[in-house]
Amino acid sequence: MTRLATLRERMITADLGALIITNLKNIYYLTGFWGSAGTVLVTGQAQYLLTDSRYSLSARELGGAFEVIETREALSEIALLLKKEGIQRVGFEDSLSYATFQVLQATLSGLHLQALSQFVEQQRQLKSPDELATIRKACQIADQAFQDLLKYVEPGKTELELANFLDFKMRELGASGISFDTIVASGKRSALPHGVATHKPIAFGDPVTVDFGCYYQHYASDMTRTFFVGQVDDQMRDIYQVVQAAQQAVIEVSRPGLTYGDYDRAGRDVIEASGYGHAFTHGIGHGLGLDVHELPFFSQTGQDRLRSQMVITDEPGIYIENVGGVRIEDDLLITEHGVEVLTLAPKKLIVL
Ligand SMILES: [Mn+2]
Repeated sequence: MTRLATLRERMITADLGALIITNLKNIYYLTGFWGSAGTVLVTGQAQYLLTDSRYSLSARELGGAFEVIETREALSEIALLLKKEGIQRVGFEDSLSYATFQVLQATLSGLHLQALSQFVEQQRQLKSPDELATIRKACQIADQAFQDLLKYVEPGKTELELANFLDFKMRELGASGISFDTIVASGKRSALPHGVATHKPIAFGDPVTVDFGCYYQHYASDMTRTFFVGQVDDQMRDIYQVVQAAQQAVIEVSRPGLTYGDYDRAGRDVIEASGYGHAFTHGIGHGLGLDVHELPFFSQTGQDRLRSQMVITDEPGIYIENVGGVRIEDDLLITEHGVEVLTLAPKKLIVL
């Protein structure tokens, strides 16, 4: 079934006569249109992509199922279309801006407006073969950039130089950009789970955590590795082994049907058993696709279940203030019977 047909079935279940989509990634997902301005209207019978003169030509060239309407007043056009079809119950995305919401309320007054949370995003959780091929490539680019980084790192180079190297490498390898600000946290700063790169030079004996990823044809990768420069002390070696075991334990249990809570517990149990439970301060992971963080999101008590075709991260970490930290993150594809690891950069303890 096409994405549009699936959406329509879900609209019927939700008792919606029409759906207004304003999130640009959701619009891309449904129409293939990539631009900075656009609104989609889906009714029971028809589907429209409304955009301004900068984009209407490229929108038409897509030649898809959506009728392209060139306008700077998308919501006024939508009001007319809804009136023509006699539609009363209209869903809209609660992620739109307050300013747009005010225009929506004023323009569509008299209709039953229903705010929807993550409606299209729910559907985006299960990836198609085409989407998976694209995500695989985004992961390969990150893998290769990491391999090249290992040859580039030496004491005296700054965290920012390492971050710039990764960002440049990924673009050189075909990425359109980075999927979030590259994290390079070295020495004691590695205890910061999200330490953005600074001018701090890498020192002999530093742990270095790099958390980075790219967009390739609009799909994201997200990977973390920690390595050591020159030497590693016993405590950090111990922490590394615990995190690696926890990260592997999550891979071992991953399969369709596993609850989100059990997915998180698989890694957390290993870290708690080692006495570092207090130092694992975030969730085990998140979904990945057009957004670098998207559904599903995991918690220790989540009762929803993993499904085949989901792409999710597995990223346990241990962070000790004034000492350092370790995180290892892979992107995983849930398959029909188990799991496939998409990021293949080495995870054994590396001392450069
Ligand atoms: Mn992540």
